[in-house]
Order: sequence, then C-alpha cells, then structure tokens
Amino acid sequence: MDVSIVVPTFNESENVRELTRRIDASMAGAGYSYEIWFIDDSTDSTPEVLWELSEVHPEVRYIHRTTNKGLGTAVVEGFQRAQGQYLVVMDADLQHPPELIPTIIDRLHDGIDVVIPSRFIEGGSDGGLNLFRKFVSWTARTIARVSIHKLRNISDCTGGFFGVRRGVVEGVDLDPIGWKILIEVLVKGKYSRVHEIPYGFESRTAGESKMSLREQWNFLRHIVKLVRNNPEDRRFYLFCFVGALGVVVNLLVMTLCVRVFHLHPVGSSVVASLIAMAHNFLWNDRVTWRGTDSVVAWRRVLRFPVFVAISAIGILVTAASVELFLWLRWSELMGQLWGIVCSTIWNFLANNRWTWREISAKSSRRVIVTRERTNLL
Ligand SMILES: Nc1nc2c(ncn2[C@@H]2O[C@H](COP(=O)(O)OP(=O)(O)OP(=O)(O)O)[C@@H](O)[C@H]2O)c(=O)[nH]1
Ligand SMILES: [Mg+2]
Repeated sequence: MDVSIVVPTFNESENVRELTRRIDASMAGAGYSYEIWFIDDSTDSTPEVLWELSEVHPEVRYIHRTTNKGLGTAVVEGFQRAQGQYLVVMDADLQHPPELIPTIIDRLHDGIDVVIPSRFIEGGSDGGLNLFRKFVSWTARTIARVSIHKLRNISDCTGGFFGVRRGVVEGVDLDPIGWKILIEVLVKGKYSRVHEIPYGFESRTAGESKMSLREQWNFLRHIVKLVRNNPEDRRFYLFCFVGALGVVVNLLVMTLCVRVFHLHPVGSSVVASLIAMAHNFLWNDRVTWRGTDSVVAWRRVLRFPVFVAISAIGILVTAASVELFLWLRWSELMGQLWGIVCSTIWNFLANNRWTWREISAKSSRRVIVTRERTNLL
C-alpha cells in the first residue's frame, strides 16, 4: 500500500460522501495505491454513511469510537491502523482540497519527510475563515512559533492538512492534547526535510464547526506540555526563572551585608551582585544547560569567566537603554525595564551560543525547509 489518508470525523454525515468522491477522482490518475481511514467519533448518522461508503469503495475503511474521543487521538489511531508508506491527514469538511494529495505524495516520494500545505506562503490563502477566526489562528500560530524552536520556520504549523513518510511517526510516542496533531508530529517526529505547498483554504459549506474555546485552552496546555518535555525549548524559561531567583538572592545578600555586617552600601551591592552571579551560574550549569558533559576540564573552567563577561555586556545593554530613554525624554524606569528585557534575551542567546555551546549544539538538529513557488491547483 502506497498511501493512507487519515480523516478524523465528528458529525460529518453531509461531507464524507463528497470527500470520498473527490479523493477518488484526484487519486485516479496518480498511480498510487491508497486507502482512506475515517476515524469517527460522531453522534449523528456518519457511521451509517461510512458503512455504506465502505460497501461501495474498497478503499474506504473506518472505525467508530465510543470512548477515547478527540481529534488528536483520532489521527494517532489512524496512524496505527494505516498500511501505507505515506500518510496524509486532512479534515472531512472539504476545507482541505483533496486535489492536492497527489502532489503531496509526489514530494514525499522525491525524498521529503514532511509536506505541509500552507495558507500563509505566497500563493496560499485562508479565505475560508472570518476575521475573528483569522486573528485567533494567527495568535495560536505565533504562540507556537515563539515557544517551540522546531516550529519557527514552519509557516502553517497549526493546520490539519499534511503528509509524512511513515518513518517520521513510526515508533514515536504521540500523545497530543486536543487538536494540533501537526505540532506534536513536528516536535517529536523523526525528519530532516520539510516542504511547504501553497493552497487556498475553503470555507465550510456543510456541517458544523467543532472549534470551541475549550480547544483554545487545550492548545495552550499542549504547548506547555511540549515545552516542558523538550530541553531545548525549556531552557529559556528555566533561564528566566534562575534570573528571577538571582534577584531574590541579590536582595537578601545586600540586606544581610548592610543590616547585619554594617558594610558600606556600595561595597554590599558589589558583593551581592557577585554572589547572585555565581548563584545564577551554578543553577544554569547544573539545571538549565544540564547534559552529559564530555567536555575537557579547562573548557568547563572557562565557562564562569565567559558567563561573567556576557553578563557584563548585559549590564551595558541595560545602561544604554536607560540612556536612550532619557535622550528621548521618556521614563528612565521604562528604559530600565526595556533594558532588562533586551539584556535577558542577549544573555540567554549568548550563553547558549558560547558558554554552554557543547550542550546546546547536541540538541539542535538541522532541518531544511523548502517551499513550492506556485499554487498548483
Ligand atoms: N474523530 C474526531 N474528529 C473530530 C473531532 N472534532 C473535530 N473532528 C474533525 O476534525 C476536523 C476539523 O474540525 P472542524 O470543526 O472542521 O474544525 P476547523 O476546521 O478548525 O473549524 P471550521 O473552520 O469552522 O470548520 C473535521 O473533519 C471534524 O469532523 C473529534 O472529537 N473526533
Ligand atoms: Mg473545518
């Protein structure tokens, strides 16, 4: 079997016949053997329609689930049942054009690991969504791309239309919360080449949307879970947490020096800053950039001075920001705040690149992302 098309369905009795007809028509001349797996959680007459379809079309297979519902798990179940070498996932409501499937398979056949039809590259459009849904969709995509490193170069990571080689998901423990199965695949899957194809997203003509506020919440829970389980994405949050802890240590030491040991405030400030810096370094070394360390001893010893030098530049960045705000006649406190944001980002990126480069290099795999230039439909 060449291709398995996995379609999650929930109350799509008005759409599955037309979808099957269009898939059959588009695959007819493509030269690939295929099956269509409907994974159905419906409470309407969809299972009866699927049964009728499977009687007429030998390619149509389906299961009707009464427990363990949900779009994400439906796709995972489809992957487990699929026989094909290439797996395509799409919605049942005809928002994803089945006519694109042969192209998706051609690209996978040419050596691409993950093919993503995209609404957001030249030639694509998301005309099927109203303005509010467009805004919600943009926000979700931005949150995903900012939080998760592997999604940064993918223009349409929240869509439900994509194709993968079987090996990308085989043996991978996919455990999505909610709908965004593609994000789960992109974070956990085994792949090195991604290809995007522009397409026009259609509006739903029959049946009802199942998108809800609860799904937006599930999406956020899913992102948090993926970030927590991925050392690469977790690092920035750990780094900020360690930094915040460092501020508390700094203030405690300062209080101790001034109130208990009666040291000069400026001397106390320097001591407090140095101790906080050492504190931050140790936590970052032990936790944030934790890793099996096969680095030679002298390079490890060098880490602390490099860390201090980077922090010193961070302090200069903050001071420069205050200077800039004063020059613009804006508030110096806002300048300090802006400086802290900029220097935190600088400190993180610089430490990731230089201080703990052996650890960060280990986790960042290179993925090549290419794009089709024209809309092929
Ligand atoms: N198996 C299964 N499929 C589901 C479930 N919820 C939604 N689906 C299917 O997932 C696909 C996407 O759902 P839609 O309601 O179209 O979501 P959407 O495309 O984001 O929203 P619209 O643009 O309004 O259509 C459709 O094929 C649904 O039938 C579910 O709980 N279980
Ligand atoms: Mg839809």
